[in-house]
Amino acid sequence: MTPIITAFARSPDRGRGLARDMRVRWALEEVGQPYEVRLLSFSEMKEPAHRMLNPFGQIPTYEEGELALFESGAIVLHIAERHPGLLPGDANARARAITWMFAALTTVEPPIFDRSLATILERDKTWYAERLPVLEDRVHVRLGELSSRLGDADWLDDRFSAGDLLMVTALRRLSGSGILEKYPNLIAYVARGEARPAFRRAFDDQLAIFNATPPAG
Ligand SMILES: N[C@@H](CCC(=O)N[C@@H](CS)C(=O)NCC(=O)O)C(=O)O
Repeated sequence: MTPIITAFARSPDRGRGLARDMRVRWALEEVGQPYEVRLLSFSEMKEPAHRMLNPFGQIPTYEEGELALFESGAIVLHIAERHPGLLPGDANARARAITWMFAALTTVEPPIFDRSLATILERDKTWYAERLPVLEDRVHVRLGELSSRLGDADWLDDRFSAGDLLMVTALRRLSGSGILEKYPNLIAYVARGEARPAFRRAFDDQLAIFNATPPAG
């Protein structure tokens, strides 16, 4: 059964591959599972039909026969559990890879996302100039810790896993900010992820949608 995922009809990131369908596409490409994409406008995402799939009216979602999932991390875990390639066979190594998935989503991504949201939505606020350094300090704390743990390894725990896939997608949100540049091993880590053929295919597919969709209005 070919899974169907949802994505922005016109991604606000202008094709930079930051929307969270990117991590689902990447996971599907890594395991060689073909998929279809249903594109949604912002208003369609808030309609009852889509809220049946995702109560929060967001992308991505994942449908496979009777199964409907939301939350990009849960979708990537589902894909990784059903196909070889994204989680190690050894039970302990698998548990560690899943730990890194949670670390990416709940420890590293939140401060990165908070900073990113502030730069988009809060630029015109009187307190923005004071708040931004606070948010950036929080990002630096996490990046410093992650950088120390990664050291000169290629991946977080021996071989590439779904944990790396989610971590790389979280870190990519900092591209263009200049923040990641202070951590050469994290820059190299993200570049290693982006160089994977599965990443390239996923990236090119989402970019093709952006390039093919005329601007709204
Ligand atoms: N925790 C959710 C977050 C989903 C999310 O924030 N999706 C964004 C795109 S990356 C979205 O749909 N934004 C539009 C909106 O919230 O209205 C996940 O990982 O899937």
